[in-house]
Amino acid sequence: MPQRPLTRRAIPANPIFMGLDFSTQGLKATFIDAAGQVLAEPSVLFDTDLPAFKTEGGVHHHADGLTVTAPPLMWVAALDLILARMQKENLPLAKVAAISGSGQQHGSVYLRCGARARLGALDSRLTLRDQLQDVFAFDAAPVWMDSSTSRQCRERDTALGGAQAVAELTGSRSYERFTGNQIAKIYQQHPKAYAATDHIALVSSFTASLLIGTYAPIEPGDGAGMNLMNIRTRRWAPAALRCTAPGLAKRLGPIVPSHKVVGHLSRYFSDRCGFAPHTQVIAFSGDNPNSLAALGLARSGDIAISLGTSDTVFGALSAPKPSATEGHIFGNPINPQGYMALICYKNGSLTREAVRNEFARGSWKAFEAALARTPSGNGGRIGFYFKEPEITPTVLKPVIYRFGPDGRPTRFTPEQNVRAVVEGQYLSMRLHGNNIGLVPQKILATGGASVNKSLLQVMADVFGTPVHVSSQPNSASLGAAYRALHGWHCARARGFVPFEKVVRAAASFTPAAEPDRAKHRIYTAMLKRYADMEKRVISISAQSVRGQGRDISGA
Ligand code: XUL
Repeated sequence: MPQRPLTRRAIPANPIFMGLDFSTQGLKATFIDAAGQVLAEPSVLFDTDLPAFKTEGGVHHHADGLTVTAPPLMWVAALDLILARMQKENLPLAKVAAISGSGQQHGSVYLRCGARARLGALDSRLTLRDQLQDVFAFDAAPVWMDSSTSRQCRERDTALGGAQAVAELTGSRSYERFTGNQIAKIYQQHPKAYAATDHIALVSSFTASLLIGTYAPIEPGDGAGMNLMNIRTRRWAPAALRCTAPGLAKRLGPIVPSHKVVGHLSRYFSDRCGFAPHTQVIAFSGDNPNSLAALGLARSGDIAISLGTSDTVFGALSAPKPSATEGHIFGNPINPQGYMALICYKNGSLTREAVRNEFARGSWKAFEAALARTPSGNGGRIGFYFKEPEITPTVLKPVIYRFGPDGRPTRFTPEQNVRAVVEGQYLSMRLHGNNIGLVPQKILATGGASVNKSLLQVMADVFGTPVHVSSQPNSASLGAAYRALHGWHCARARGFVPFEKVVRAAASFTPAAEPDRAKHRIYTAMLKRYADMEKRVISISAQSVRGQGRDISGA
């Protein structure tokens, strides 16, 4: 998307909208005009721009190897810094009509009694950081990379009737990084600090609170990442709160629809930075729900496959199928009755690149030629390439498995390896996506590897659906900016307005591959064998977890 610098000399006649994305590594703002055109994108990187917080990749890894946290004051300081940069760049902040935002999912911030009053009485002569140093009951916010709460997950399973029951109620089975399990750990290990906590926010609702000068509510896109919200009613599930910690409902506050105005920008920002005093703040959501908004996925049947460092498959759903084994169901931030499903793979581009380097001389051209020389279905050969421990399905050690048409471990030629890694990844996405209700009618391919046409052709053939690509990046801050525009329209209409009616820019996709029906039939026949082999792989890998990662069948 072309970008033009936004200066006072180029102030658009119409209002502009801002999305703020507090990701794991940094803070980015995206400014758009009312047509959804991107105008400016200032950013801050935590490690390098705020070195005093001594983070690595925006987080602190603790000595137990499981606990991962981030200092919430760093997010406050990042907001100070990005606002200063916006002023320095002369961005016309007075033109901003509405702001929404995005936060890394699952992270939680614990605010002590008195924090609300402090947020509401900020002095515009001072930085936010100077005034908010001591509002935290904990200086460390657990984040999504934390996996220290297995005990609390098992306690939740027991209290709520097992993993499938937790998934049915909250949209996901108990996951270590999910906020409810983090809150339970804090309550158990630091009861005094928990007692002193007045309010618990997600990264998204905390950063919205900074803007509106009081506690901002949580919305269903991010609220679903806590194991605490009833995924169907979009309210807190009393049984899930009870087994977490006492007095939790009042500490969490309400859940509101994602398009709702949660407040107006507090006076601090108009006095200090020149925003208009009536600037609306629309509920902030998680980064994945905001990425869904960036692609405009409001209805069932459109799914996005993001081919990046890790691959993700996500899409809108009307009838959720929560699973005890995989994936997540979240609220859909652009459709208040709808849902979104997400599955995440650790073995994405780096694994494809490793196979390219080993079997295609490190060249994408040679990789594509190998794909062209081998038949769809690879003559019945199926491969599993886990260069990294995998989460979909759970495979804890790096390992490679190659099976011949007779189901026995075997060797592959270099080109068979190339085809096997690509087909295996897409068969897995079709299988696991289907398990949580993601059955595409159209696929939007995003992420770095989506420029590779031959990868997209195999994708279209495996799924049997057309594949489109977008000029839009798969970007949470852009999605947040679109949601600001959407929420502003809803507020003006005093009711919900369909997202696609007011954010037309979100759906600009171009066709990239059409499925070949005969090849699709080959993949459909292969899917059952793939699923059976995957079960074998999971069981072999679980048994060998104490051994070293290995390649069991050679090249
Ligand atoms: C999703 C998840 C991550 C974080 C990253 O469940 O844990 O995608 O949201 O920011």
